[in-house]
Order: sequence, then C-alpha cells, then structure tokens
Amino acid sequence: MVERSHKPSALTPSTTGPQPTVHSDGKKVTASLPSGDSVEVMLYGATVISWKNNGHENLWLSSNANLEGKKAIRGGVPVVFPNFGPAPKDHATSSLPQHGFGRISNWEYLGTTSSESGNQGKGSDDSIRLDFGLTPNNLSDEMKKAWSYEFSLQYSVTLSKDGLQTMLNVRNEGDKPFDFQTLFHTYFAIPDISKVKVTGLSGVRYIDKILNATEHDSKGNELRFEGTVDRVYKSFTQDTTSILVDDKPRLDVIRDNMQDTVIWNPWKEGAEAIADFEPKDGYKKMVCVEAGAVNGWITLESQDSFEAGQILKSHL
Ligand code: TA6
Repeated sequence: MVERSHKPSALTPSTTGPQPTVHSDGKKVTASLPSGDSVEVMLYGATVISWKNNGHENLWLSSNANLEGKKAIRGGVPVVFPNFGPAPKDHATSSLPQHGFGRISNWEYLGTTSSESGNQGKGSDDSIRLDFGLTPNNLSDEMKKAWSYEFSLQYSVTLSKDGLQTMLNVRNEGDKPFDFQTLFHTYFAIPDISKVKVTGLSGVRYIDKILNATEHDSKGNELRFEGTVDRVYKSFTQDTTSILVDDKPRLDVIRDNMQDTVIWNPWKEGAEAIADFEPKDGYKKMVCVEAGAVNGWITLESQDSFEAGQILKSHL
C-alpha cells in the first residue's frame, strides 16, 4: 500500500451547484467536471487515455491499443519510469524493458480530491485530482528482480477548467541511492501533421535519435514535420512548448521541474513497423510532445523525494 501525505477526501458536497463526478470500475477511473470536461485513466500504467475539453479529444489513442494490461498502451499519456528508451547496459536499470516498468505495471487508485472555485456560495467545483500509487509491491516478480530498489511513486492527475496537470512524486524508501529518468510520453491528437508546428525550441540543443544520436542546435524557434522526428530537446530555460495548427495555438505543454522535451512522430515507415499503431496513417493525426527528465539521471538519496510534472493547456 502506498503511504500518502494527503489522504483522499471524500467529495465534499458544496452548498449547491453541480459537482464533479468520478467513477472507478477497478480497471479505469473516469472523472468529469460540471462543464463536461473529462479525463480517463487506466490503472495499467496509470495511463491517461482520454482528456476532453469543450467536447474535443486532446489525446491520440491507437485503435489497436491493448487496454487489457498485456502491453504498454499505445497512445494517451504513458508514464516512463525509471529509464527512458532502452536501458543502458552498464547501468542499474540494464535488465528493464524500454521506457521502464511504470507504463506496464498495475497502479493503485488512491482516491480523489476536489477543490472549489472562487465561486463562493455557488458551489461549482472547478478541479478534481485523481491520485495513483506504485511501490515494489505492485511490480511483477520479474520487474522487482530487475530493479530491486525500495521506492514509492505517487502520480496525481488533476483536471481543471484550465487544463490537465500530471505530477509525479518519486520517493526513495530504501537505504541506498538510486538513479532514474522519467517522462510523460504524451500523444496529442491533431487534425493534420502537415499543418502543425511546435514552437518554444529557440536556442535549445537536441539529440537527434534518427541521426545516430548526434547533437544539434535548433535552428529557429519552430519545428515542422516532413518525415520521422525523434529528438530529445534538452536543458530548456523556457518552460513552455506549444503545438500550433495553421499558425494558431492549439496546445501548450508547460514543464514543472523537468528540463527536457522529447518530440516524436514515427511517420509512415515507423507506424508500419509498430504492430499496435493503428490506423497506419494515424501518424498524420498525432504528435508526441513529451515533458521529462531524461538527459542523464536523477540520483535520489535514501529517504529523499523528487517531484515534477507538466500542465497541458488546450486552446480549443
Ligand atoms: O519518446 C520517443 C520514443 O522513445 C521513440 O524513440 C519511439 O520509438 C517511441 O518512444 C515509442 O516507443 P515504444 O517503446 O512505445 O514503441
């Protein structure tokens, strides 16, 4: 059982007015605000698979995504922990799979907290937080053996009128330090990749995974897509990366205590090679903009904790 600093409070009925609703069926937790905005989170991987605002779906989910807990979910917001990409051979994570165990473990649903708007007296709640936890007790024997550290993760997904926030708290519960990386592998739904540009990249160096992991300076502030893109933009000073469609702001990713952003689109060839990526031309309708701490490793000493996250804002 994950110990929590703030235990879930039951939804406190406000004086009057509509309340957020939460439903959990043991596999998935769904929350909605009175405005109709909603979020759906699978316990498998604590993967957010849907985030809607003003009737629009902001996340891309493969039509062939496995939602049965057999495979990392292809789409939404998979949580990468404790290694990003293939684990390096000479590292404590070396026996773990690509992107670690966070996205392929069954998390515990810890509960819900709601907060009221400044709408005194009107009682309209304007945000709802869902908390999920993961400890070694939740790992498969194979994963526990592959990474035998004492840790606890608390993942909080907060839906508000202003957007969706995801925060990860990592705590070292053991007596030896460990290294980790983490990232929110967010698949955004977009209408047409040829009309998309990503901005906020000015002056940021990146590692280009399709050019043998060589380092480059980003030329200008924006990135357009004309083929496979798989880049790690590292050590940002500005905290916001934006997705524009037809030059109009569509989505913002605001990093909190995370220095890196991965940008990925597999394009036609990549999509063909990924069995659960469907439809195959779905690469035209998605782009991954992934806030993370993946350049190097964070070392967490015994009993220390680390917290970081992102805020996603939709302009729709
Ligand atoms: O975050 C980008 C990336 O690491 C790419 O290199 C890419 O292959 C992708 O993630 C998808 O990885 P997955 O293990 O989900 O197939």
